[in-house]
Amino acid sequence: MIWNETKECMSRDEMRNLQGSRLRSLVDRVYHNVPFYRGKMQQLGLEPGDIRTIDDLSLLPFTTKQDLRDNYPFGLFALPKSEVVRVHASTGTTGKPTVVAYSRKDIEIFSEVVARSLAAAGVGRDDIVQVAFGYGLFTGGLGIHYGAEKLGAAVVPISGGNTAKQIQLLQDFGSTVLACTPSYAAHLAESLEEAGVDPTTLPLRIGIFGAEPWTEGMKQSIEQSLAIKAFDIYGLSEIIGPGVSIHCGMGQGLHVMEDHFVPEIIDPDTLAPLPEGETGELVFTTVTKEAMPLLRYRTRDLSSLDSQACACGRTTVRMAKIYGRSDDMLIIRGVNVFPSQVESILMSIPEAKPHYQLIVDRQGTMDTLEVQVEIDDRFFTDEVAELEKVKKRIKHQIESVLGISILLKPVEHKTIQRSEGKAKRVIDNRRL
Ligand code: DLL
Repeated sequence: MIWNETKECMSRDEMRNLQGSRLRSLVDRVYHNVPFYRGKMQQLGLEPGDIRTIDDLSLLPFTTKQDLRDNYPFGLFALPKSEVVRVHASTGTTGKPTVVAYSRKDIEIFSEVVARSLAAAGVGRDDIVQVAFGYGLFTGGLGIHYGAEKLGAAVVPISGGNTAKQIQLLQDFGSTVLACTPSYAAHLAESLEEAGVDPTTLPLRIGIFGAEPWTEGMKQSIEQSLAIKAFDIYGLSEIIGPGVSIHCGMGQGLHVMEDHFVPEIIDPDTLAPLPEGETGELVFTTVTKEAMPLLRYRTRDLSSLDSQACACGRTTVRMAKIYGRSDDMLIIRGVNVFPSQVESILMSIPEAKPHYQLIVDRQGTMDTLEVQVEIDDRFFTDEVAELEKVKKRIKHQIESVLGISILLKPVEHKTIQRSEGKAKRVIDNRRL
């Protein structure tokens, strides 16, 4: 179902006009209300009147995560604090968290884009949505919660973790939709199996998964093990949270809610905008947000854009499934390696489970990459020769794709730590 046909199905020209007028109003607001942006625009010799159409977007300055940190906690607010009704923050691995703020209208927009996303995945009023994203400073739980309520579905706000309870509610409440990270979905699937619950006997039918990179292979593995159809939902707290884009189940790519978040793809080195279809860094401008709008926010996520009409009827631009983050890219002995490349290969190997980790180290001047992957336990008992064969096959496949030699370590069931939120796929001991 298309939740908001007026906005999701308008012609490309109408969309560009709408984005243009919203951009003009945004630039005016941030120029006058956010000293940081006024300073940046003045440095570039720009005044609000210089921005006339959406084509002028590329004249504007970029915003980075560091800018958010430098203005911690409330320095980028474009409204007085009395107009702010909620803050979220991303915990981050280093330094201070990045803080984001919402006005009442921003929360309305947040609910709207999540409602659109859920509708695109086929969720409706009769559904029971078990929200197993974390509630709290993270935007996942509350974001999906408000959107599902707006849609009119029944929300089960269980939050992340507590796997036994998740299973109990899936059974007792008959939840039809599960929202969580793909890695937690994989963990839940295995826990169901351990508990002797056959997923085909559950009413569960749709998975809304995101907040971390996952490959098409991982999607198929989860769909099979939970007997559901899985949808990729993308977003980031700086832009709003989940609901920036959603896969519609057709063709390729995720529809961007571009009447609110205008996407661009840039070359991360030269910062030049790239033509449609080319892969680069995703950048978003939040043209309607009030409390903490951002100009040209550099996400570090790698993707490409496609504005061709989609079979689902939506005309909004689609972004390719996130390939990885530019800061996730490992450089091992000079070779660029994305964790998603390894995941794609592992997921094509029937003996490999969807639980793996990459461990990067340095011995002397030599970088090493160890891939740990869980393999069915039977290989560790009576089929030792078989295990060697499987190990060789996986190692060979990964090496031929990456072009570097690796250490492959098959490990037993439950060796890799399970995640309740975003999985930690890489341990890079070189940086410690
Ligand atoms: O992860 C918001 C979210 C919650 C999205 C629930 C989807 C579902 P942050 O914690 O700020 O916000 O992390 C944002 O997570 O820049 C991407 O690198 C990654 N990410 C989010 N969704 C996807 C996805 C939330 N579907 C960062 N595929 C982003 C790949 C994703 N990566």
